[in-house]
Amino acid sequence: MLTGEQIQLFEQDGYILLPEVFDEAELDKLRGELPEVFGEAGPHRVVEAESGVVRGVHGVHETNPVFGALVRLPRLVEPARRLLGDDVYVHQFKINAKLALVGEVWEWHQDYRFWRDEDGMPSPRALSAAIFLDRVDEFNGPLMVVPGSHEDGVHETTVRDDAGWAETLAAKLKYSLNVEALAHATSGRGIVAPKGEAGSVLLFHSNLLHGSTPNMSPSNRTIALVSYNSVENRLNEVPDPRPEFIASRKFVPLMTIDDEALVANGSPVSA
Ligand SMILES: O=C(O)CCC(=O)C(=O)O
Repeated sequence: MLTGEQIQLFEQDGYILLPEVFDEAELDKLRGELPEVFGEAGPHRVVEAESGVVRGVHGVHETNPVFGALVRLPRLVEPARRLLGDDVYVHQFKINAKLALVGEVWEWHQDYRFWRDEDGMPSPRALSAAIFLDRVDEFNGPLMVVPGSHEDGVHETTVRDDAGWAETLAAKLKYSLNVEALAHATSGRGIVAPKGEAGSVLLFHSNLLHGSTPNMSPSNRTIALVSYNSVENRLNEVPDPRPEFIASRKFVPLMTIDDEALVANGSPVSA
């Protein structure tokens, strides 16, 4: 469970970094699944524009039992419930590869802009847990955030009108901040890049401004991102909904599993 101080920090800054949430055995288990989930071609898999290597995969918590277990662990679900004040379900799950030397930029954006305008999410009562599957340092493209920007509401952005749903996931995002909006948002606040060892978890609000630079290092920076939404904040109907593997419409409270389940008995999913 989060402490009162951690909750207060999240409310004030819009994010909180928790070290040592996953141990080496659990990280080995999670990383051991990556070749298989990155290797499976399909619309849920996005590749980098320049190199054609895997940029990310979406929705694999529905097909891979280890990642299915990950999203149900109490150590992720309980903080999400506490911070959102409600039962939660998984709105979105992805693994961003950000591979050494070829992992590309994520432009500045707010997740809620996509979830509101593409998916019909009524309010920003949602958050993401970024699980560091590798060490994140200043060279391998850490997530950068603007502390306090979750309080701003939704920022005006550049909109790429010709963009389909794939451009909600690619290096050229459909909605991204221009220089004036970024200057305004960062004024007096600056930019922070929370870094940490593999096994750390960054919790961040759906309206927090964030982005990341390319990976200029010889080390991968792979993270899994679980986005939890309050079950009371279920998506409205939209004319052209994104696929289920990007925006889930299963608004059912998530059942947690045993916190030891990732490495117990080789069979992680019991719920
Ligand atoms: O992986 C990253 O560096 C950024 C990911 C991100 O911003 C997102 O998936 O919304």
